[in-house]
Amino acid sequence: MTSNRDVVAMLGELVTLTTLDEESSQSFKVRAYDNARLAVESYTADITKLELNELLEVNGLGKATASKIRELIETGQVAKLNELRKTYPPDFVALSRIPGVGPKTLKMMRKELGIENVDDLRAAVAAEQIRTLPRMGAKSEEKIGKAIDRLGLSGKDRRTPIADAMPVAERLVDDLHALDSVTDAMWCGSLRRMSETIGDIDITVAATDPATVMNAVRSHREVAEIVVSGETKTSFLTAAGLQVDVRVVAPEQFGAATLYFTGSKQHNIELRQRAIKKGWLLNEYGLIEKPAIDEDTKDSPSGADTPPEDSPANEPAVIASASEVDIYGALGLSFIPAPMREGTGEIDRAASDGFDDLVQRSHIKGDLHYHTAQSGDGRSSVADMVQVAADAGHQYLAITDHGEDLPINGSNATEMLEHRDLIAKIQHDHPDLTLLWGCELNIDATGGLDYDDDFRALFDYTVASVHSHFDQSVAKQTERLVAAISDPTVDSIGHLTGRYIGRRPGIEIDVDIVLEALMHFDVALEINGSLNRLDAASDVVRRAVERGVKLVINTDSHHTSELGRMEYGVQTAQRGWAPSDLVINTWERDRFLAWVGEHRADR
Ligand code: DGT
Ligand code: CA
Ligand code: CA
Ligand code: ZN
Repeated sequence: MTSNRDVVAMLGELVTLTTLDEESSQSFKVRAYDNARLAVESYTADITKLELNELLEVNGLGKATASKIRELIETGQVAKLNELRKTYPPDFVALSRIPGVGPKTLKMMRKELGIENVDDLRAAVAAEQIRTLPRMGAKSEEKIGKAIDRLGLSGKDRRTPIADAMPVAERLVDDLHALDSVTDAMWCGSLRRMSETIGDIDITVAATDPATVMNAVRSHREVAEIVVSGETKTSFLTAAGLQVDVRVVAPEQFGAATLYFTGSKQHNIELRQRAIKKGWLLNEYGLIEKPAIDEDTKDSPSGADTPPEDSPANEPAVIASASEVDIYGALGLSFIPAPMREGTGEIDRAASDGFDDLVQRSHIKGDLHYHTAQSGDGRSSVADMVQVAADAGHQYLAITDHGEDLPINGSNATEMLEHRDLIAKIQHDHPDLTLLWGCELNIDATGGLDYDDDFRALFDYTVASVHSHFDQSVAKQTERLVAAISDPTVDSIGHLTGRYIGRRPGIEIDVDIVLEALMHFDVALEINGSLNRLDAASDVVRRAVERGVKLVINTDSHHTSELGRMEYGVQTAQRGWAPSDLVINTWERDRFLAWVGEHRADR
């Protein structure tokens, strides 16, 4: 049952753990694993069908990596990885996400101070022990303490960044779908609502034979430790320490179950109140008529292993239970997309105007932040990147490789002009897709941008974003962004804060001032669909929507395999209640191109 995605996950974990083991991300082994990971990620056929000698012919795979891939396919495990997992348990690995704590420092802290997890590190910072270590000082100690606070990494309620949780859920749901008795399977909970961090993954399965599902889950490759397992519910921990709850329900109760387990808790409470007002009850089994003998309306038991035992004599009538749409409908509500279910006014809205104007994936007509091999960190050729955009059905595409100010990754003016010629050539092969020669401009510490003003004005389209200087004051960062926004060659602002969720805190800004500037200069605010970023965040998007700031949803793809990020971007936009009409890349080509011309001319 191994798939390409499992192989990618295995190699990714080897990269992380070997980086710790060898105390460098540049060691020969780490780079070999990483190259192999990229190779498998771009491999379009089923890699698990290849024998060892065939694997060795794949570009990027060597002897050591190919044999580990075969080991995974044949045994479901990799001995080397198991060994590394023992030496570096999840709590310890989590420390490597803290900025300023490299693998060398981490192992030194473990050896000298016995630091095994975030709580240990926090205590050592408080006791001023870190500054006593070689190469460390009071300043670096203070920085680490601050990063722990800002990343919210402390204590028992450690949460997993969505980028780490989503692939686990996708792999598991895929495998569950493949089982014969399974009619449907879906991840629910905070993950389906597109929360930035995930407490645990909740998976709901509709099946006619729960026992086979539970067996498959218990023996699944993602399972490192079973927490509890019964007839219809299994909870387990992954090797990274992430908990997964899998619940099986009857197909006719699937909608009620996904609704309940998607939450949020507050959303559920408000829905249930609405049901009660209509004289009904809502629980994870359905929307039902109040039973004749009705003692209370308290919470139904969540996560129970067996359905309630109704005596057939007074079995209550089921009003709706198979689909979420039916249940919302019966409650007099239009369907509420999962990312909006936070109990922040969505039910009132569903009862009145509804969400017909909400942005949907099907509305998207172009991608306006998009890299090719012209960027140092781009991994696919211009021709290939354009081809997959055409295949995705886009009408227009802005190719925004990095400007010259970004070390290693950027291109100077001469290179950019050659790049323009290449794009023009490739344009001939794609009459239905308008290619824009664009640039991702780098916003420097004070808001300055790449090239000179005249050269920047040549680009068909630009996105300007922050890639460095994360530690300035709020006032400086705000000024910096406003300076970039006011530049007449800037069409949009990319990944607003530069954060990596759970790994690197973004710049701190005065959101109101920045939104005001975006509004004033008619510059679009990006929602970056990379799960590591989801930036601007949904709460900022919602404030932008209230003001009428224009939005753009992008993948920021650096490889042909990354276009699926658009869906995550759209869901983040929905979480911020974004209407389609504010999102410039939902517009028809002519309207979009006219806007680019107009808003530049107006400045
Ligand atoms: P998380 O896991 O902390 O990121 O957040 P959730 O929202 O996934 O929360 P979780 O896993 O505890 O529960 C999943 C869903 O189940 C939750 O969103 C709503 C529902 N649920 C859980 N406990 C309760 C409860 O006590 N009352 C109600 N109404 N719903 C609950
Ligand atoms: Ca959860
Ligand atoms: Ca849960
Ligand atoms: Zn980019």
